[in-house]
Amino acid sequence: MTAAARARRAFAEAFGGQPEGVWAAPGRVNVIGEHTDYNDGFVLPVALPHTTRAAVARRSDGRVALVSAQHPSDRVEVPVAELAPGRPGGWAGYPAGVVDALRDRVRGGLSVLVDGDVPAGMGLSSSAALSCSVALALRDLAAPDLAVADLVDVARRAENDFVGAPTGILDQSASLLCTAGHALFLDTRDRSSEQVPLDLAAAGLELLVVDTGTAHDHATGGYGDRRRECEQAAARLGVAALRDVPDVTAPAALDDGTPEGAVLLRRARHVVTENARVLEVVRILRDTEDPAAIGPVLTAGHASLRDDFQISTVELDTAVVTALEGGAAGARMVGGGFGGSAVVLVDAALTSTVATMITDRFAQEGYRAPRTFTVVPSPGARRIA
Ligand code: GAF
Repeated sequence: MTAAARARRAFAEAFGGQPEGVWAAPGRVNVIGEHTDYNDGFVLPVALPHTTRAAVARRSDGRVALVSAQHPSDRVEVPVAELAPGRPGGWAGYPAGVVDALRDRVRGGLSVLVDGDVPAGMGLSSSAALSCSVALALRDLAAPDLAVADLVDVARRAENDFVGAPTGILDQSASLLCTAGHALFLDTRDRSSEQVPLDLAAAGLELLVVDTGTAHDHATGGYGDRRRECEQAAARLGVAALRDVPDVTAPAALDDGTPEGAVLLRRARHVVTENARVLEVVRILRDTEDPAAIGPVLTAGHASLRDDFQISTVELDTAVVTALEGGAAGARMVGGGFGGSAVVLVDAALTSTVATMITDRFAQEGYRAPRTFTVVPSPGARRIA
C-alpha cells in the first residue's frame, strides 16, 4: 500500500469519512550553513526522502481535530476560536499553530490525520515536515492566493509563536522549496535562492545519515541561548545581524577580557566562518565535477560547531571522527545541536564499512545504538493524492 493510501485509510478510521486530499512534506539534512539562518545568513539544505503525510478535510463545526499515527492515543480536538500559544502542546502544537496562523481561512474547522517517517528530535526537521505538510494542505484547500514561499512564514510562525521554539527559516524553506537532485542555496535575508545540482551518485558518493538517538528540543535550553548570544554579539559589533560582520578577524573586537566577551567571540566566529563555508561549498559544486571536494569544508563546519558554537555532543563527535577514520570525504553534525544526527559524505564503496565502524564504536563506548541510512536529495512538499 502506498503512503497516500495508508494516510487515507487512517483518516477514514479516525474520522469516518474521506479526506479531501493527502499532502507530503519532507525532513531535511543541511549540507552546510548551521545556525546562520537567524543571523540573516546562507544555508544549503537538501530534502530527505522521509516525509510527513497529512490527510486533511475541512469541517463545518468550527473545530480542529488532530490525530497522529505516531501518537495514536493522543487525539486532540479544539475549537479554532480557542487555539492559543501552547494550547494544544506537544506534537499537535505544530499543525495547530499552522491552523492558528491561517485561522481566518479555516473558521469552519479542519480534520487532520498525520503519518510520518522523519525521525523525531534527531536534527532532521521532523517538526517542519509536520507543519509544512499541513500548511500546504491548507493553502490548496482554503488559501489559493498564497504562494508556496509564503508558507515558509506560516510554518515558522507556528513554530516560533505557537510552539515557542525560536527557530529561523532553514527547516521550513527546505521542506517547502527543495527539489529532487538539488541542494537549495538560500540567502535567508532577501530570500533569494538557487537550486544547485547535487548528483552524488554520478560521482560515486553517498550521504550517510547517522541518527545518534539522543534527542534535542529547540523549545527549551541551548538553542535559544545561542540565538540570544548571536544577537548580543551583533549589537556589540554594531551590525544589524552577524551576516554583516565584514571578515573573520572582526569578531576579535568582542574579546574584552571577560568570560562573556570570549563566549560572544566564539559564537560570532562560528557564524562568520560558516557563512563563508556555505559560499565555498556552493562555489565547489558549481565550478567543479568533484563534489568530494566539499568534504573538508563540511568537516571544518563540524569543528566550528563543536569548538566555537559549542553545541556538539560526544556521540556526534564520535560519529564524525569514526567516519573520517573510515575514509569518509567529510562529516559533520547537522541541525540545531545538543543531540540529533550527523551527516557523512562518503565514497559509495565505503558506506557500509563506515556505518559498521560507527555502530561498533558506539557499542564499545556504551552509547545507544545509532541508526544509519543513506539519503538522496529529494522533492519538497507536494500533494500526493
Ligand atoms: C534548527 C532550527 F530550526 C533552524 O532554524 C536552524 O537554526 C538550525 O537548527 C540550525 O542551523 O533546525
